[in-house]
Amino acid sequence: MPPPLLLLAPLPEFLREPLMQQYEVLDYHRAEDKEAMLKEHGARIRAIVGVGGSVAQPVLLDQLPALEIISVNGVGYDGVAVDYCKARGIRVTNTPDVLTDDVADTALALVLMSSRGLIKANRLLHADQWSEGSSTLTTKATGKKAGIVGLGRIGKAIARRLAAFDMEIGYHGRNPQEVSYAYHADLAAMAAWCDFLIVVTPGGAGTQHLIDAKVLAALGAKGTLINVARGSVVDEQALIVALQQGIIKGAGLDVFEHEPHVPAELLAMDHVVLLPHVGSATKETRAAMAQLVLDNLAAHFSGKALITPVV
Ligand code: 8YV
Repeated sequence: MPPPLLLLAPLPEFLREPLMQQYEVLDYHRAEDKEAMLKEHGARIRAIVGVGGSVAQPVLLDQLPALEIISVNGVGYDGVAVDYCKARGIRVTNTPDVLTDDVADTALALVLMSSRGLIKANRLLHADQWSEGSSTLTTKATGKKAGIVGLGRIGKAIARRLAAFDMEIGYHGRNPQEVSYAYHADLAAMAAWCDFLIVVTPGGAGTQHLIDAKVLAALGAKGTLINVARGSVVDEQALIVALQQGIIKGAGLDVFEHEPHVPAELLAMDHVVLLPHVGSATKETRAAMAQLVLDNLAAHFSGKALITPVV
């Protein structure tokens, strides 16, 4: 009997298909009556697959007494009640490393697109407005100061790329690390120092609205906010006000507080670059992430060590 598996989110075919072959997949995210699905099958479910940001909290997990493993198709597992899982002996896996380059590339693209106004220039040329596009002067990116919020694997990959643009690099996190970049214990002070404030710290309760009105005020009119982490890390309403009132220069965002909802105020602005959460969305990386999800599940169900365990 294939192990019953609850699917919390839509998945690409190249992951969904092998899951369907190897497990009894129950599409929780598609179920019209979720409660009925849990009542009928909850007691048998042995695995969950979700994406970064999928919510797996006690209110759901309590109804899955046989649950053994949650495999997240993403590096971020901020929606998963990790301490609860630890206490119940439920294993949790994610997909680190394989997406580091793509997310870092996306952050760099946002830095370049926002400073050089490339999206607007592209739009103007498509609208046959060559002279307006070519005469609009933008801001040089090379040699500027970048403050990275969260110097983990992806933060370091971003820093390496920024160094190639001769940028001065600082970072903020809980602790200083043995790196050549300047550590800023005070986030607002780093914001006041840098031209690009780049958010790449995990989401969750500990970082909720870390970037608030105070940090944005410190970033000031010279500063651009880049977010490739989680929408929850930035107070989106405060960001809208800061952008509307010219408190900050601009923003480049791949993530939003209530995805897929993007506030109309942001959509109406010219000095923001907005992407629909595509940081890891390349064929190569999404295939590698899918393989890790499958391999972690296979390892678990064959009694082998997990490849990328969180818990
Ligand atoms: C994915 C992500 O978009 O890794 C993460 O935490 O948010 C993204 O890489 C998401 O998990 C969809 O698979």
